[in-house]
Amino acid sequence: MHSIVISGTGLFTPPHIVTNEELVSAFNAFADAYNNSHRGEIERGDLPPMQHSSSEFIEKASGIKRRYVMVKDGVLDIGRMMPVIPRRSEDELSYTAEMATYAAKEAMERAGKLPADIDLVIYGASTSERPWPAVAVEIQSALGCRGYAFDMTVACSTATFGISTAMDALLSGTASCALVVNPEFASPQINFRDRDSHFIFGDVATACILEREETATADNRFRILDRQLKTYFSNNIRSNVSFLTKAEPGITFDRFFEPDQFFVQQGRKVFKELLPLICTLVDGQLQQMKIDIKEIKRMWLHQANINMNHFVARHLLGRDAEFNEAPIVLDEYANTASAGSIIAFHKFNQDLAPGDKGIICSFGAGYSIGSLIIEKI
Ligand code: CO8
Repeated sequence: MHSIVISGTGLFTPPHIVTNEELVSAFNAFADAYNNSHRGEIERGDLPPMQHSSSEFIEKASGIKRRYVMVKDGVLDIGRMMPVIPRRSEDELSYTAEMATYAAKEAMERAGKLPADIDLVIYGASTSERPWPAVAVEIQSALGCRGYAFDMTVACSTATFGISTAMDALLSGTASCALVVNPEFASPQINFRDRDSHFIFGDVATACILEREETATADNRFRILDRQLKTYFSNNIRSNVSFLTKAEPGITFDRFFEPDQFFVQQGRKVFKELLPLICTLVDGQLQQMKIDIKEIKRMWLHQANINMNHFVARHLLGRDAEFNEAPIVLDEYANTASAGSIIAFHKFNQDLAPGDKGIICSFGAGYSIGSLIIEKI
């Protein structure tokens, strides 16, 4: 059986920062304007007033301090509460293809690979910019890669599921070198008018190169020892964005801005239901692999919520984790869906020594969990 390695990673960080303070100030101004314009209904008790958001709550409840966005214009405008993103012509590279190619170039450079070495491109993100042609094929063409390319999504677990799918192709011989890109263009999918979720996401793109161990030449490379994937159906994290919306009876323009057309979650329920599933899966994986947790030098966990990560790390280690044992990038990047664990891996793996083991673990909508045990070569 061949061993598959991650031989390079890349990260594209968008140009604009939005702090919690900026976001909260815009949200609160929007809430005040809404309450003023609905004063009569609110006073009669026909409508609940919108409550203020707070930076303190956001940081304490989630660990998020700021986020990067591709486009800041419009996000803080209380008349819009949505980034202003011009439609690109079909001759231009699409947004997510552009984000992905930046990350891919860094990953290829680190892996010592040229585009022509790559014969599989997987675009994995929580949502695709369009249904077809697959954005992966556009990226394959823009970079000059060979072989074949396709899009896939498993929400926050798309990177680990994508890596596992690439492994299957490398093991079966349908590909010899794979590029898995995770461009998460989350900001246009955020309901900036919703107090519960306006702060959660940021934009980013990550990339990983995977290949068989015998072809890998990069100094910094990681053998994948095991991968485990699991899904359980839940509506607690959901978006109803669909081609069917246009066909709904009595459809109006406003329908496209109703809450279910954005990211919606029952955060508390997700917390309670997902954490035991993650802990059980990783416990079982370590047991099956006969790996003691003391051998795990680092956990690159999904970056949705700092308290969730502390919980998982504490469960596995039997004590609180040091920053270095389970690094957090949420404070800077916010929740970046499938890219979060790969950002953490990209930024915090260079100091590991040959033989050191770690876990890349993603979890989120679906529910879905993807866990990779890796070893520095
Ligand atoms: N400011 C001030 N107060 C607030 C705010 C706010 N912004 N929001 C809520 N509150 C209040 C609530 O009203 C509540 O008040 P009260 O106690 O009076 O009822 C109080 O604060 C506590 O509210 P919660 O119970 O909701 O607070 P939590 O401690 O649960 O924190 C979180 C909320 C941060 C959302 C938390 O529940 C969480 O992070 N849960 C984990 C969720 C998770 O992991 N989700 C994964 C999602 S990512 C994913 O799957 C990818 C999907 C694809 C994404 C595509 C891109 C968009």
